[in-house]
Amino acid sequence: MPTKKSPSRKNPLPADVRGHAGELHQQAGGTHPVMTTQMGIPVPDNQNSLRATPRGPTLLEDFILREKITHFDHERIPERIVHARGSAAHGYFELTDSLAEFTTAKVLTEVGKRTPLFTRFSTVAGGAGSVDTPRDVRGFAVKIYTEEGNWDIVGNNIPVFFIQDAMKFPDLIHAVKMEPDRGFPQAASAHDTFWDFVSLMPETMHTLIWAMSDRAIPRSLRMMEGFGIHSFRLINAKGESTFVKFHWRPRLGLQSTVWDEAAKLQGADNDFHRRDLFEAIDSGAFPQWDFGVQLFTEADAEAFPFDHLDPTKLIPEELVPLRIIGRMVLDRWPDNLFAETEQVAYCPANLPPGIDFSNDPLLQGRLFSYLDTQLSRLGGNNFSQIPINAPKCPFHHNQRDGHMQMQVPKGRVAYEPQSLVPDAPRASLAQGFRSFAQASDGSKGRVRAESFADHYSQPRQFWLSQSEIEQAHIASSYAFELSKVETLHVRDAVVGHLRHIDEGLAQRVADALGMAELPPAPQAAASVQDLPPSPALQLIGKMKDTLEGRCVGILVSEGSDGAMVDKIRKAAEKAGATVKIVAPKIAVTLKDGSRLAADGQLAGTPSMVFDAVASVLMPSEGDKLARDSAAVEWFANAFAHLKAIAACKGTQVILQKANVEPDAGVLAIEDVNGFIAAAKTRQWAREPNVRTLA
Ligand code: HDE
Repeated sequence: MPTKKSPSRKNPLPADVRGHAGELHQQAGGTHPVMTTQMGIPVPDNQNSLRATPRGPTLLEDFILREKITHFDHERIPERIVHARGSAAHGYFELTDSLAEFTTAKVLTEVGKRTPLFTRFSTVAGGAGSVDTPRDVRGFAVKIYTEEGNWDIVGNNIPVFFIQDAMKFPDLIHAVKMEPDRGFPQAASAHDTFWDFVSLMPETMHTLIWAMSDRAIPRSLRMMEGFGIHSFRLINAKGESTFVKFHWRPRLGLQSTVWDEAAKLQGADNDFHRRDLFEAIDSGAFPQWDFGVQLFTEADAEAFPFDHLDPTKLIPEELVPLRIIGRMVLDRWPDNLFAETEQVAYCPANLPPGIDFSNDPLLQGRLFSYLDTQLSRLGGNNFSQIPINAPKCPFHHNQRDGHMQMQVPKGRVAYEPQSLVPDAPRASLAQGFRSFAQASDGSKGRVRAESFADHYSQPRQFWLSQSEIEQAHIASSYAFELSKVETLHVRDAVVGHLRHIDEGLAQRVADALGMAELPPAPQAAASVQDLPPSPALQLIGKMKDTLEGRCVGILVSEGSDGAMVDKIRKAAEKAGATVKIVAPKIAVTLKDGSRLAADGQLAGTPSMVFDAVASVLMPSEGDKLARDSAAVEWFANAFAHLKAIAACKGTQVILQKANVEPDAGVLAIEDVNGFIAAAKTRQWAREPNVRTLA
């Protein structure tokens, strides 16, 4: 056996990094503060643990090592049981139209005032490390730090919810999360337990049809609507109450992916939505939403053909128009994802005076759940002291002690009433939170109101309000999801429910699943009404023909014409898009001999991450790339995902291999204006040529 020499001789690190005391601070140039332990003790060496001899055992005495490892071991906190995967940003709320007639809440009455906020978007079903683009409802939670306390609007991007009563929430979530015996699928509703549950719960049918629509596969977090879902109350100075629903409307318009694109994005970029939000804010293109309210009285509500306290129902805008009263701007990415995005604790119970709850039984359950979750997730009763959760207005109370108390309260008095100190906090009837004095009658019991019994009229209204394209996508999503369900009676049960929504929808799904005949429809608890179609429920109707906030990819290679690339880049940027260069190598030499650095290498930057694509290639490079599957798929996918394509002559050979057929969205590279116009929208007319829809 050769005798081993001291291992430090073999260490490739320079001497100062190897940790000989005193030399560490020079390693990256400049001056650095001395690294210390949590207790402030200077660290002599951050590379080597304390050993009994150079090749001997590590000593328990090494408090520096133990502290470092112990802290690391506890770096994770329990992830949220739902909405674990989230991305957030700071910004502000600005009121443009006062609601003083309806509420005393200053945030809704002081026009022009900017109130800081923190907004977190999330998927529901997947874990914290899951991908950004599954088919799922998105969380849309806004914490507004008002001068009268924090106001949390903890909503979703879909205006209704699956269930009517808080009692069913754990069942819903257990059904949609990965199945407990096998541990899959992650972040997906396409499996037996979810569809088994919903097939036995007709109240889920409304949210389900929204979840099967393209609303559940958004293109960007910046292109989603947000909804408070439940009815809340506004209370004015006279103590009068008006019901209100809260809405967020993206200024960039709504946009979604197509399902094949969403599925492929999961491979292309796990962080597609997070990166998109980060890059937009980083570049100064701050996302904005209009804030709207639907206001209605108790008497209005009596006349609705549904119960507004039922969270599976929405109020069509045609019935109660939306009044835009403010805007939200997101203009700052968090400094630290854990400290802010992970530790933020939203709670629907956080309301300033002048806003109040309704009796929606789902909301009532939520008022309990969030605080309870946060006590265990954040480790104790002082989580409101974490900077992202702390109010930005003064606060005074007699709550004391507990895990991780960060404050040092002074004085003898931590109770009330008291007579020892003059300036201790006291409740104020005049300024305090007010609960609407609603009279109630009836008897106590575990009951579901009769007025909650109609489960099919609104999903039917939703279906009939959709464009043909949207209907085809919805029918196809049902077929896709149910095709993953192995238990045949579950498929039958779902299609049976669809018959109450629309026989045509049920038939399309049944055909796509290869069913020989339509299964029977279950008994409906209330007769299905024909409500008037509501065009405001469309997604396509709310898309904007714009390139603003979108991204155009340009494929180049050795010898490409730089002038042409510049022409497209300028036109796209003028239309509000960002432009990214993609090339087989990360830098190429252009026709004029100049070097162009690519933003992405072709193999790692598929066309799914762009809204439209262009290609400027020398014929010889086109011939070469026609043998590269990444290049062929770049165009095949752009075509299949209904994107505009501008291509030069050198690219034609790749287009042929990719089966890209000429249509209104496939343009010659010289037609820059035509390309920009086509890039502003999806090529819906192409869809029947590229996929079979139900
Ligand atoms: Fe939540 N929900 N939820 N939820 N929810 C949570 O709270 C819960 C519901 C929503 O970005 C949890 O702090 C119950 C409806 C969002 O941090 C938990 C019920 C809506 C977020 C919880 C509901 C939502 C949550 C998990 C039925 C749309 C993420 C971690 C009574 C209006 C907020 C946490 C963020 C998070 C419970 C129903 C939206 C477990 C019991 C309806 C956007 O407390």
